[in-house]
Amino acid sequence: MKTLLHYLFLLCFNILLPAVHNQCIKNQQQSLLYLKKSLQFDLPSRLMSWNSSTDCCSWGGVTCTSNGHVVGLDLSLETISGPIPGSFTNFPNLRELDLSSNYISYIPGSFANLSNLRVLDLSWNPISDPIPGFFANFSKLTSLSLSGCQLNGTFPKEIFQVPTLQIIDLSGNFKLGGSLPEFPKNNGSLQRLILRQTNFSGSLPESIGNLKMLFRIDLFKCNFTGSIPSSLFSLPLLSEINLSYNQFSGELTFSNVSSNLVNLDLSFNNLEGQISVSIFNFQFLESLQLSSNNFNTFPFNGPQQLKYLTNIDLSNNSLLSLYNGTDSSYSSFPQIVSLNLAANNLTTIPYFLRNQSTLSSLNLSENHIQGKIPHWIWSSNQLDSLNLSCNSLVTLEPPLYNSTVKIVDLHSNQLQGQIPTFLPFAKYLDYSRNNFSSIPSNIGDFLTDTLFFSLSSNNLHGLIPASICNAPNIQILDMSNNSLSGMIPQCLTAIRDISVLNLARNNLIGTISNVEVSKDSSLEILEIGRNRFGGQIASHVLRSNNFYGGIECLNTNGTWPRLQIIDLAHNNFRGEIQGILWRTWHTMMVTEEGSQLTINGHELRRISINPLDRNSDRLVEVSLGFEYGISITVTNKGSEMNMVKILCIFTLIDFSCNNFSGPIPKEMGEFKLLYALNLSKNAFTGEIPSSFGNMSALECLDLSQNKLSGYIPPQLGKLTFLSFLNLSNNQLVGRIPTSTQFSTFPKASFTGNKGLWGPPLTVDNKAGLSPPPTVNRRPPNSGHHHEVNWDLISVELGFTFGCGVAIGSLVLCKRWSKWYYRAMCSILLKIFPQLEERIGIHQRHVHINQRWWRR
Ligand SMILES: *[C@@H]1O[C@H](CO)[C@@H](O)[C@H](O)[C@H]1NC(C)=O
Ligand SMILES: *[C@@H]1O[C@H](CO)[C@@H](O)[C@H](O)[C@H]1NC(C)=O
Ligand SMILES: *[C@@H]1O[C@H](CO)[C@@H](O)[C@H](O)[C@H]1NC(C)=O
Ligand SMILES: *[C@@H]1O[C@H](CO)[C@@H](O)[C@H](O)[C@H]1NC(C)=O
Ligand SMILES: *[C@@H]1O[C@H](CO)[C@@H](O)[C@H](O)[C@H]1NC(C)=O
Ligand SMILES: *[C@@H]1O[C@H](CO)[C@@H](O)[C@H](O)[C@H]1NC(C)=O
Ligand SMILES: *[C@@H]1O[C@H](CO)[C@@H](O)[C@H](O)[C@H]1NC(C)=O
Ligand SMILES: *[C@@H]1O[C@H](CO)[C@@H](O)[C@H](O)[C@H]1NC(C)=O
Ligand SMILES: *[C@@H]1O[C@H](CO)[C@@H](O)[C@H](O)[C@H]1NC(C)=O
Ligand SMILES: *[C@@H]1O[C@H](CO)[C@@H](O)[C@H](O)[C@H]1NC(C)=O
Ligand SMILES: *[C@@H]1O[C@H](CO)[C@@H](O)[C@H](O)[C@H]1NC(C)=O
Ligand SMILES: CC(=O)N[C@H]1CO[C@H](CO)[C@@H](O)[C@@H]1O
Repeated sequence: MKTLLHYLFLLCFNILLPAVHNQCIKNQQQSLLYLKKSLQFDLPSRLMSWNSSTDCCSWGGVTCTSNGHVVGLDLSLETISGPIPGSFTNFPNLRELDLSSNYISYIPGSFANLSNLRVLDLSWNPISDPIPGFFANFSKLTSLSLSGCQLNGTFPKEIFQVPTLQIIDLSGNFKLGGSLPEFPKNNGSLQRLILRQTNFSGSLPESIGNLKMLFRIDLFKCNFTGSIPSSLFSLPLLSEINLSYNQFSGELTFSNVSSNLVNLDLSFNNLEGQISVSIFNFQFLESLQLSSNNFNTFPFNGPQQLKYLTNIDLSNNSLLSLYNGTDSSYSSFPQIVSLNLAANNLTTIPYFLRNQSTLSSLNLSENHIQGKIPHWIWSSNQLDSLNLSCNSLVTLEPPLYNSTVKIVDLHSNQLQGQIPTFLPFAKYLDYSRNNFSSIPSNIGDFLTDTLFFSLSSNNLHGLIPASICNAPNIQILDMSNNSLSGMIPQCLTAIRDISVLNLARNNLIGTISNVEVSKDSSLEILEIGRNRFGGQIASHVLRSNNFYGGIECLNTNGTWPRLQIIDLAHNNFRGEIQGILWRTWHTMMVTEEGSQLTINGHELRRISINPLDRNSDRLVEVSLGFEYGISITVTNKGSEMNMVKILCIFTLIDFSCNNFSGPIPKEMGEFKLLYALNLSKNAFTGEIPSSFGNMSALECLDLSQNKLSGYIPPQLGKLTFLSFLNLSNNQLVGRIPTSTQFSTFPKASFTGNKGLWGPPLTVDNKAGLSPPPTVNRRPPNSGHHHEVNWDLISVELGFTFGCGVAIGSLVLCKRWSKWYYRAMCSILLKIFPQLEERIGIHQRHVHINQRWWRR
């Protein structure tokens, strides 16, 4: 991770002094021992070695001069807390003090006496005070690190005046703000100005141009406004500019540009207008990140001399059309590796791309490109990833020779005809949301490498070609939302690595016994809802196809132990679900044991769809992965602690809208990790099993529109996570349980039950003896706001355990939370495009909360 590297770098940088171990001066030893005595710590490491039997210059964290004076103290990660003693001032020669990653909660006033310090590192301490002004008196200070504290107030501007200062790192102090001061003239010592993720605001002063030694400026995610001073770009040594995620506005102006700039990141601002051709004067530029602004032109006819430029991101701007003069003028554009032009207003595929022979990743999605996909676009051997999704493309221009592209995303266009077969090396193939009408019967022969294959939401008719089963590596196969007919080829669920099979919303027929699943199937998600499956789910069927495991299987291993989600909704299944059989359905009964999460004895397993080398710079476009669960260790405040145990196992049962009858098996209560249970719109009879109170993870329970009778078991009151409950339209009687949980549900959760009474249905009277209501209330209209969309949940649950590996950073699985949902959305859309109507396609500004960015 960049930041980590940065810290490592700083760390190395800070150790300026050679570790000389020399004879310790007596009084220094005493001072050190006294210091140790006066410090409070829990689990010291270096401080342990501080004892009088050895030379104090050899003690851990102590650096001496050749004549035995202590000049450096590294007490980072020593679990120091409590009041900081004044005894640090007993080292008049102290030049470097590192107290980072402790539990120090304030900067003591006595530190004002440490004015000889060159390097001071107090980062990663919970210091929730303003920065003391006395640092300005540290006239030899070169490096001041206060990152990751909780500093507030403003930054004492005088500190910028310290003429020796080379590094200021205040990153991650969210409450530290105010505007930056004018930078003093001729005091060009500052090399690194790191203010990322602070609340600094206002404009960046033109006098930043005085910092002639500036090498890196990082203002990522601050609150700066106004235009970016052109003086910044002319600083001669500046190598990295990261001004992303601010509110800088106006046009970019360069003059006399810096010749050393390597990385320029201005993404996520409000910059606008043209990007002038003088951007090509940054002759060592490697990466240009300008996404999410309002730029309207970019000089793609630019001159050749940028031989290091590999990566241009102009996504989410307003580029209308790119320069498209004659062939010769294009050949002058630098050869780049990754180009992102997604979410602009392009209407054609830019012609200059024809001359880009090193391009590895090209993203033109979300433009207004019409017509043909030119055949030359496939022809480069270098191209790994091509994203043309969300345009208005209609045809693939022939001739289509086999292409070596590995990641192809063509979803949401208007492509027609047969599913193409010229991409035999593709690992990721998304043809969803087009107008394709048929699947070649030998399609499987062209899917040898394919891991992800989506044909969903097209106009596909006919049978599912059995040749798909020949695709040896498929992990996700989505053919949902078409008009496919016939039966599910039996071999489909036997594909070796398949984990997601979505065939929902077709016209598939047959009985569930068509779906043969071998014992070691890796299938986790099977969606076959909204088809025309029928027949009894009777025990002999279950036995014969091992779907739920037969009675004989009770003492053997389960048949589908990994199945996470079963969605049989909207078919025409009849018959009883035999409770005892459910016992073999292990996954849903998994419990958390100790700190190690195991599923049925299986180690946590990771299915990754990231086909290419993650460490390769060349491919950044697709990295889709999901995991059962991740246990994440966050290094913070010095100790490795198991911060978050992410229990990403979410399971769902949706049997709604069938004709299941008989009682609900009480064994379902053993599904301790079940998140959502939908048995609505069936013909279940009998009582709600009191064992449901054991489904402690349950968030959504819909038993509406059945023939359930009896009382609501008070045990349901134990379901503390339950946020959606629908028991309406049954034949339940008695008082609605009075738990706090139940009091939050609306009336609609209970209406349509003749014998049900008590709040929220009827006003409670003190005696609690109000008679049962005699009037049967009508159920509310659909569209009531307290309603769960089960399609949505099935998708979300299915992929909540998919903790987007894509971002490479830490994503906390926060149930139902908005940002998480948005982040997963782009992945979800690929697999379950019917979501799109609901959540919209424009999530351009989605980014991952990087709260834990320092690992
Ligand atoms: C002092 O430290 C040394 C090595 O760090 C250790 O072997 C020794 O036992 C310590 N002595 C005392 C008195 O703690
Ligand atoms: C800091 O220095 C001042 C004046 O030099 C002195 O009065 C004060 O006692 C010192 N504080 C500590 C904690 O040494
Ligand atoms: C800096 O030092 C000067 C003189 O030693 C003193 O007057 C001033 O108060 C100090 N400033 C701060 C902020 O401590
Ligand atoms: C800084 O935070 C501390 C503790 O939260 C508070 O007491 C203090 O008033 C704050 N100071 C400023 C300048 O906001
Ligand atoms: C950031 O600064 C603005 C003023 O510029 C202030 O309104 C806001 O409360 C600050 N945010 C935090 C987290 O301190
Ligand atoms: C930017 O300022 C706004 C209010 O002025 C505040 O809500 C927001 O938290 C600030 N952003 C950062 C990153 O501190
Ligand atoms: C700027 O910072 C963001 C957040 O850490 C990072 O993603 C981006 O790569 C950085 N830009 C450059 C050019 O390093
Ligand atoms: C680029 O081509 C489009 C259509 O082919 C045309 O409308 C546009 O004027 C051309 N632009 C330039 C700068 O030549
Ligand atoms: C670019 O497209 C967006 C919507 O796709 C539209 O709102 C905007 O007006 C367009 N801009 C220009 C300059 O055409
Ligand atoms: C294209 O790939 C397929 C599958 O690997 C192969 O059978 C066919 O011969 C190839 N065609 C050409 C023209 O190379
Ligand atoms: C069933 O699981 C046990 C361990 O729990 C294992 O030893 C045995 O081989 C498994 N049987 C089958 C048929 O997979
Ligand atoms: C305000 C300040 O500290 N100015 C200093 C800038 O650097 C020159 C020498 O380079 C000093 O003379 C100034 O005092």
